Amino acid sequence: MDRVILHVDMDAFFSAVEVADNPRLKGKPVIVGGKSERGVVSTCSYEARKYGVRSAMPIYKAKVLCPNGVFLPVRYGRYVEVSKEVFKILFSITENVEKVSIDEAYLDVTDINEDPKLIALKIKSKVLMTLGLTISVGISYNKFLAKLASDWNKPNGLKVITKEMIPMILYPLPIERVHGLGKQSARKLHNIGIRTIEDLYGLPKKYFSEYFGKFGIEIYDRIRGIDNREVVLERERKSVGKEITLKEDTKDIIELKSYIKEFSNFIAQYLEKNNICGKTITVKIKTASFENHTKSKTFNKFISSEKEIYEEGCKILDEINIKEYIRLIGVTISSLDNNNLQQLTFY
Ligand code: TTP
Ligand code: MG
Repeated sequence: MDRVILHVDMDAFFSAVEVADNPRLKGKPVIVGGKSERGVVSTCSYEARKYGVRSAMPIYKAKVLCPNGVFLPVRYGRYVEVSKEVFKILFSITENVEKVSIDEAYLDVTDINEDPKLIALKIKSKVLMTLGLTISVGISYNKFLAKLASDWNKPNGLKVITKEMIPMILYPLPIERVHGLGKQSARKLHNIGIRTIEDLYGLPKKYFSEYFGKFGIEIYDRIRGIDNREVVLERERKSVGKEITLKEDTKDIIELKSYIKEFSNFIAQYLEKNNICGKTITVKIKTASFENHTKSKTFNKFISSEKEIYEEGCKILDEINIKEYIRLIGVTISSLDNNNLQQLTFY
């Protein structure tokens, strides 16, 4: 029997929480992001998206595009709180919930003897009634298609993709929409005239494994509607981190450190809210030629403040000694411990 998988994703999550907490912002272009001029946009309301504002865009650019925008700082702790409420609603439907991120999850509802559309509507109305937020839901028989479906008519979307719909849905889809296919690969494919999934069908399987890395074969299957990945239940968190693929590759150390600053702020807020601290800081970079470099430092004391994470992250970056252009940078803290536990040991 086919599985029934739901993919749920909150709409404009951080900014939607800001609007729910302050209804006077309703209908306004709300932009949530780093406080300084060097910060980046975390997300923005759909009203702000009309001006071309997007996640990961520098704040100064968002201000140019949308001078009347309401610019707000990131209140990560508050979003974690709301996220927990959303997940309570999801767990009230089934235990088979896989948390993908703060605002996104897969649910396997195969065993629930109810029309999946009704399940989706139940989730949507509970989230709206209790939290004042909208959520988009995609329904299909595997994860790839369920995720594609939740993104189909965002915001407040609900879309079912059945097997019969595969030719209609998948064939004309631009290759950029294939989760797992990077921008670089898409660019290369454009150069040889491949723009849609239907065009991709012409490429032999071998090509996928050779040119699209370790996920090549999975991509080959996914575009044919095959994806056997299970919904994996949440495991204990082992690290907290954030990374970004830059809009343009750079060598500018000051720019790279501004991302470390951004990430340190995000990580410190998360750690504080969840009463966690960590001992290992890792900086990850990917060069323009797709080489990964990670460098970690483990300290003999726990750290959790933005200042410490930022300073140690910058030192590690200096030690990596970049010569090439960089396309991705990330910072993670691991070897986590609970502050309460630490205190207990102390006593
Ligand atoms: P997304 O689900 O990608 O974005 P969204 O919920 O804001 O908008 P939508 O799903 O309607 O398209 O990300 C969830 C949250 O993660 C988002 O509200 C803010 C945060 N985020 C960042 O901080 N930086 C980013 O670059 C992205 C993409 C998201
Ligand atoms: Mg979202």
